[in-house]
Amino acid sequence: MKKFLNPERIEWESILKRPTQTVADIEGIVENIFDEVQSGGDAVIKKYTAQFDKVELNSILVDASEIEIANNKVSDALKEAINLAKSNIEKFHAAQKTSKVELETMPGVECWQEKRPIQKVGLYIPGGTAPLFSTILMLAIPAKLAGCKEIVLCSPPDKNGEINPAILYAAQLCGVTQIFKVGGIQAIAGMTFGTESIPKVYKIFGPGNQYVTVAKQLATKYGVAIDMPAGPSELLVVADDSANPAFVASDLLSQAEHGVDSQVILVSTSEKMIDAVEKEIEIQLEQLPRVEIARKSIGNSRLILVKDDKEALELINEYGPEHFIVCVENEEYYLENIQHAGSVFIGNYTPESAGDYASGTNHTLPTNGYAKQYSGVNLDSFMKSMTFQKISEKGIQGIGSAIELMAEAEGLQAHKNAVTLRLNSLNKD
Ligand code: HSO
Ligand code: ZN
Repeated sequence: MKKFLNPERIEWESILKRPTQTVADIEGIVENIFDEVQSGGDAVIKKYTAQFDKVELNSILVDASEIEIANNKVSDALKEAINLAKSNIEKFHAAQKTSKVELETMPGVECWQEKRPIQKVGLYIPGGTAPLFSTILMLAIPAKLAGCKEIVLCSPPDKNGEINPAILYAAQLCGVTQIFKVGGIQAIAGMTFGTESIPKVYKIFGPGNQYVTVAKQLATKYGVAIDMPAGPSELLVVADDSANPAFVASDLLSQAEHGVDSQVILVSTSEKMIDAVEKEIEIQLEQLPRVEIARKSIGNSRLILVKDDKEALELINEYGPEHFIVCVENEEYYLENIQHAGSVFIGNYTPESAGDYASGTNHTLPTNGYAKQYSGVNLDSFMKSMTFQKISEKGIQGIGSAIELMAEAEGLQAHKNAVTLRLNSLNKD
């Protein structure tokens, strides 16, 4: 891990740089597959599934018997754990429901705002080395609570043409309406255009590799919304001598094991703590089954000594971490002044894993500094707001001349007329 002791402010930008992603060179590949899927539908999806996932499929739709088989493969203990997580995630997201905003802006002018579910949403769940079935809970539970009618899930099949049983179990438990064995670019293209089997959706959610990330960006050009620009996982911990170095190291490694491009950062006002965490990382790292991945991402990671809490906070706000763990005595200062973080974890007994799986908060969060302008996924991500208004005769008499004057000043006579005709009709009586 790279260590920086009291770096100068002008060095912060380079110290806090995320591992670079090469996006430009894959755009062409993504565009080609999109074009092919748009014209060729399922046949093209199957062709790419054979090419990338090494399996020839007759049908890409997961059927009821496959779900039943998966159901039997998941242990009762895991089912119980998933149920506990589901219950907490449901409670926290249900509490995010807001009531209708309703008011009379002036006498006789009633305005209100209501939310409606996005009717069709698509969830993408990567396959690969870690089948992230927990992400299904984070996406399908709020989608269901919001009232989305179609909740489509795509995930790549393995070489035997199967999807991990825990993914299938979680999907049916959380109300996913259709599951497709499709991964990568072709999955995003399928949900963007619709195929014979896959419905076209209005918004696509979920993580993925660089190809999936670029594909989701391309989907937006075809009018499909996406949750947020995705990027590798990140964690920043601020810790002082009140923290437990073994706990801190375990948190840093928990994000480091996600992928070789994950980035973890420790910020501290105590050099003693930095050294202790560094030692602990060495010890714990070697015991991990994913040691190779974690070691590479630890290579991208930083230990930063700063002079005081104020400087620490400025650096953290400049970085805008996806996950922010606060293990300091003076925690109030950080909680009041943090401006940019996807999700904040407080105290020695709040590991980031809690939010990844089961405490109730969502784990689909802005990375890459996007915490400065994006929220993590929440109930509203699956809804949109609509406004309504109703103006009475008295109302149009009160508001009418202002509209007429403004319309005239913009040179829009028909707009003015829409008011004038009404006002005249009322003046006649
Ligand atoms: N930490 C990941 C989510 C996750 N972790 C899923 C474990 N499973 C989001 O940044
Ligand atoms: Zn995680």
